[in-house]
Amino acid sequence: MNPTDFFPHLDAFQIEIPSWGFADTGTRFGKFTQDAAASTVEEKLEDAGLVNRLTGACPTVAVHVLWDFKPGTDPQQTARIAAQNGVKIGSINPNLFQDQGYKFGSLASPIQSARDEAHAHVLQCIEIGQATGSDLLSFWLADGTNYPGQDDIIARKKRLETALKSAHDAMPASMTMLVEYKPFEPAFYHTDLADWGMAAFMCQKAGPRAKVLVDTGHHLPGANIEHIVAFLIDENLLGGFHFNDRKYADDDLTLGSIDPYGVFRIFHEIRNAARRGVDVSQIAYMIDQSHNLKPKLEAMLQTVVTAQELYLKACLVDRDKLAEFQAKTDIVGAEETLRAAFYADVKPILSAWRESKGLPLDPLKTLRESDEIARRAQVRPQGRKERGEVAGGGYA
Ligand SMILES: [Mn+2]
Repeated sequence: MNPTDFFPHLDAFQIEIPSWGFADTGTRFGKFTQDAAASTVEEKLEDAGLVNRLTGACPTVAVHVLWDFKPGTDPQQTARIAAQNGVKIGSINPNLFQDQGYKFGSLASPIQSARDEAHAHVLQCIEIGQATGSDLLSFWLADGTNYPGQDDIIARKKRLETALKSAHDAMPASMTMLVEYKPFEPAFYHTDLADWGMAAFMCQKAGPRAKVLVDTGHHLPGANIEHIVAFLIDENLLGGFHFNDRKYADDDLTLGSIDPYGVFRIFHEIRNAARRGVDVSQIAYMIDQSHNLKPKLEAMLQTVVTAQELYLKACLVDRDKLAEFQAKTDIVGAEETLRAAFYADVKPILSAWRESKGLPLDPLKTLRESDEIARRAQVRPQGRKERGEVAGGGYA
């Protein structure tokens, strides 16, 4: 085994980082602020640029339209700031949950004016995507109901079908729509897109450029996520991932902090599909985490490095051997083939790859030994003060 054999895998495995992962976030009970956290889109892109420089694996940044493109800002200017930091604008995430108009939902709302507002926002997001050179429009809907009988579930389904179809039709040919699902929260009785099957049906009705987005934290306990992933790949409906980890619900914990073997098993299914000749190059790997308590930049580096290590382990699976064991129904032999790859030390391969790219051999160590975080903590509070931003507050 030559480390360089794995370099093409690492070159192709690019991970999009979310602008919101550098900002102060919290729970609905409160927000604990950090001096070094990013507040403006300029600061978020500066942080994203640093993560990309340290890892060489994160050339794009997911943006949230309401948070990152304040009314009146020029999207092309934001794209230029990204370029100055060595990154590009990645997936465009419409905000269809924060406005008062969305109290009863957005695209599925029973209120016509809410649906109109949501549709206009989606069109604006498509324009921002075009202006910034992004080709991903990424939907997560908070739509649902809180009580039995609150609204007609079928009527909501039909409204959503119509809305996603018209969004799909409004996209340029180069753009792909990603549709995320989640079983509950903020709706606690029914969620309009509660699982991967509902998202897949919606994508099929919307059009060929609509694909399902699997957020690893958006499943009920015990769900077999790699099975979902394998199924979606085989139906050509897997658009990408939001990486994070969970212990109880949508916890937004660091990828692999709770169940690294689960992440490995997801990557194993992707590499298995690739071996079958499926083109997996268009799968979008994105991070969606909320680093409430950890320093943001350090948490982001932990995530990127963990994703690389686990992906590399999946690339190490001896697939000829696995197929032989499977053909012989040798269950233990097959499982041990996976375990051998999972427990292999991939750090030497990653170090060799980083060295070949002129990257720091240990990105997290390099960051922690630098003054990057201390410098941000020095400068940024003053900026927040000058802009009159008030720290603290509740959810979001
Ligand atoms: Mn997500």
